[in-house]
Amino acid sequence: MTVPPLRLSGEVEGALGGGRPVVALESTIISHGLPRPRNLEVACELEQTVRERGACPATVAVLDGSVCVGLTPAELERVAGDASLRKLGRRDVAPALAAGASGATTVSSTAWLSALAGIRVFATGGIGGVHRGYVESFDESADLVALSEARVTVVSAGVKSILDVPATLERLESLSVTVLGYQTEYFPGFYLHSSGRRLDWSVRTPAEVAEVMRRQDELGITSALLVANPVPEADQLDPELHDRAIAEALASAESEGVTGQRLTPYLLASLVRATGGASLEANLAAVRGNARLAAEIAVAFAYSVPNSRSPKSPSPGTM
Ligand code: PSU
Ligand code: MN
Repeated sequence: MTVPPLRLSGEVEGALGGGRPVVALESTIISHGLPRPRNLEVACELEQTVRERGACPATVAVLDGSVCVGLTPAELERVAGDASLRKLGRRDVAPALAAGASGATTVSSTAWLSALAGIRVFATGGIGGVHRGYVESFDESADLVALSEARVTVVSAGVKSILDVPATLERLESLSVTVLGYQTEYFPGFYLHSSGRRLDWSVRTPAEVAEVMRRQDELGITSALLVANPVPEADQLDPELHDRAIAEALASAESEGVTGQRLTPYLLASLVRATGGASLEANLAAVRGNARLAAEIAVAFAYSVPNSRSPKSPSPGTM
């Protein structure tokens, strides 16, 4: 069931062929989003978390001109250790394949490649979105448009709070990407439990997410379903430190003229320094929670029988 030009690992191929739950994991968070050598530990831990919850992990990367869906331990080590690895958005995958190149995949490319492989659920930390200062820079992550064009359920702790969160929510609406708050009626704030922005739909269980996926399938909807899963309040970054550190990171990116693909990794790394590592812990707590929930959703979708329950519309003022 290998779909060219994908190279599925034996484990992933077996799981997909047998209708068993699979969770895709992106590799840019490993190669560009987290400091070495902790990144390798995290990459292994995320795969382990998915397995413990009864799903098969499929970390995605492009290696030597092949799209790899499911990596060997040595390949995972390469992704985590090779500082020269490129960051590949959806538009970069074809030239990378043509050149026989290697790179880590972002949310935009991983969503596309997972859907191509037939994987229905994908976990990340926080998707990209509209950058602050968008009006001058026009910097909007390719993740948003990509989500509108890939049928995959993406579990994310909102969008990275280095971004313009309200503008990103507006764009998700324009792009018709359905957003479900997971056990919350507020859009999460990545490092923070809540961004303070209300959502239109909220679900309580993995089975309820699976039910929305089935309904979308019935309707022929081929865009992503974004499940917004907040970092637990106990693990969030102190909100004051958060605001201060982001202001510092944005100012230093501007004064150093950092733009394009480098901006997000630069901001994330500056935050780790400015918060004495606290932002890293909050980021990791978010990613772990997302991998866990993604596995639970994949299991619910693969095994549960359809029911007729729909997501509830949150009643105002119930949180
Ligand atoms: N989530 C994290 N850390 C990350 C990312 C997500 O916790 O580093 C990565 C994802 O790969 C996402 C990318 O697609 O950041 C966004 O980059 P950009 O803003 O350049 O589109
Ligand atoms: Mn960008």
